[in-house]
Amino acid sequence: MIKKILLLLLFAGLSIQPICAEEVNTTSNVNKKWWKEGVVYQIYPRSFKDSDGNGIGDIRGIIEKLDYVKSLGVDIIWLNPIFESPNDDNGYDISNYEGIMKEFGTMADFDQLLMEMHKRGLKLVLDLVVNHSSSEHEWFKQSRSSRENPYRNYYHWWNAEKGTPPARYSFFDVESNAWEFDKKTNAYYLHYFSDKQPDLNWENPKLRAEIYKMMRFWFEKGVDGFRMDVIPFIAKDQAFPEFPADDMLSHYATGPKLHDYLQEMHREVLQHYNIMTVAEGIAVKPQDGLKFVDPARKELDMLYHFDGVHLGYLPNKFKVMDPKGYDLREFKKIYSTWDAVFAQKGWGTIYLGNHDQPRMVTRWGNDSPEFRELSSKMLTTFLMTMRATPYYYYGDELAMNNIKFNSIADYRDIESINMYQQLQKNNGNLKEFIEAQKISARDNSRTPFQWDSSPNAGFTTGKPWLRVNQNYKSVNVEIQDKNQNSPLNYFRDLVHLRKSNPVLIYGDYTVIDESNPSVYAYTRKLDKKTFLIALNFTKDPAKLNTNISFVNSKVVSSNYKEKSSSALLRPYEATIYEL
Ligand code: ISL
Repeated sequence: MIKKILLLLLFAGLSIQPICAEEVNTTSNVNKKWWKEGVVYQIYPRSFKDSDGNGIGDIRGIIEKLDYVKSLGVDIIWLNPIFESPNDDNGYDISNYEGIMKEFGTMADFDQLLMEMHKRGLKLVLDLVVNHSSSEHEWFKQSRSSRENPYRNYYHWWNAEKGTPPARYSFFDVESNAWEFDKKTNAYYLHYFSDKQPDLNWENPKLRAEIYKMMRFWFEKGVDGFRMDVIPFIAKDQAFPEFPADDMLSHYATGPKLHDYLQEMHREVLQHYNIMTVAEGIAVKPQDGLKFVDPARKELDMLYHFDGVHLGYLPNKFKVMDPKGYDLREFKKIYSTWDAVFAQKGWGTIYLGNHDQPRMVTRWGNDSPEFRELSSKMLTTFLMTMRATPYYYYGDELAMNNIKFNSIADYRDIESINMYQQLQKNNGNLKEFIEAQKISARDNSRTPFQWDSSPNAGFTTGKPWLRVNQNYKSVNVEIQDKNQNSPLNYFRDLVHLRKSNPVLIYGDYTVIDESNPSVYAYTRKLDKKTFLIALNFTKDPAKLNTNISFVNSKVVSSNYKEKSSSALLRPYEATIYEL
């Protein structure tokens, strides 16, 4: 009988969460939610697992590997866009929001993926890309066909007889110009990203209704949430006032009616489902963070900021790192500031890598053979012990590092190719750019997942769409699975630790030894339980200075085989104490 009930539960797609809100033993009055307690695992579908040998990862490949994902202990998968797309920007240019990209499979494959995930107690979060569509979307084809077309106002147009439109910056345009002249109707259309990604006009209620309908379509299928691509950019002042050239993005992220739209979306769609939402909080400042996620405002659930990942670049638009590196004191300040934003209400996220960022171990740790695993484990410790939902990027559990291409010909990403062309046009320093891209380019984190030591790391039997990192023979799941001390098993342990200790989820965060340039240390405290986390972010030994006595405390976790309780931390040492 019990077996029968369990089976029924499984088929109904209900997950049995290790920590149920009611089970959390705490006097804290924090508002508990499944998406606060879960760990998100991000899959870049193009690079995860190819099931049909065309060199491109696909949905059936993900289904094949769900048991692996489950074995990590994570709860939620965020999938980058899987919708029909001509792939100018790898799926972030959608031509049909209710269809599946043909390289990735069919709707039947998708339905099966969702079913197989729910069967395993995994939740699925999709990418919602509604600041712009593809220029091949039917709406845009109609819109650009004539000024009188009923879809004209689905996009932003500036008629040429009014003169040149006020300057707007575009991320992926060789001229950095977000206005594209379209001869057919003698008008410019707006595109904050590439000219094949025209911005949708949210001021038009018909467009908004279409978006809400599409969101319901996915929720009715049982999808568990959306990660909302550049959502702060959706609202645009129709008068198109002049913006200061050096501060465009903060204007992009604070458009009029932005929060009216998010509240309307909540009313129309979100409140009717048990789902989670997370805003890609591009250009959102700490003082505006709560506007998106304060539950009383009824908008979204979580937001991820960019202040952390922007640290350490020189102030130019070509993503060149400061040769001096980054200052850990500033890093700590940023994460502490953002923790404080959500300390009383709302909820944050924590991430160090994603498909727009280089590999976390190269960027924030040290990918030399000596320190790659150690520093990666240290970063994993940081992600799993902060007060925020961790967003963990596929491959980081293996300590996969940047591929560091030597030639622009190896790159597939529109961003890198576009920046290269810009520099070429302006006689910029291409050699310096290629060197800089080895650290900062997005393709570094988009290389195929490394499953085993067989050709192409077991990712595909065909020719991979992007080159596989040469280190795959030693850095792969097959090898790390068997090794108790591997980054993979360390990640599993830390996920388990977080999920079995509510203090790591809901506990108060207090940074200690703030001015230490090498060590990031903090306590997490809930009721009578206090953990102290000490992380050495450098390749040299470094001392933690604090009055808190911890050296005789229990070491709950360490990234070194030989645990130590010394205040002098070894290179990239990460220790969790229970005080
Ligand atoms: O990737 C970036 C920095 O290198 C960002 O500027 C990025 O363009 C920005 O974070 C917006 O990202 C999102 O929207 C883009 C898409 O290319 C990204 O992959 C997506 O995450 C346009 O849809």
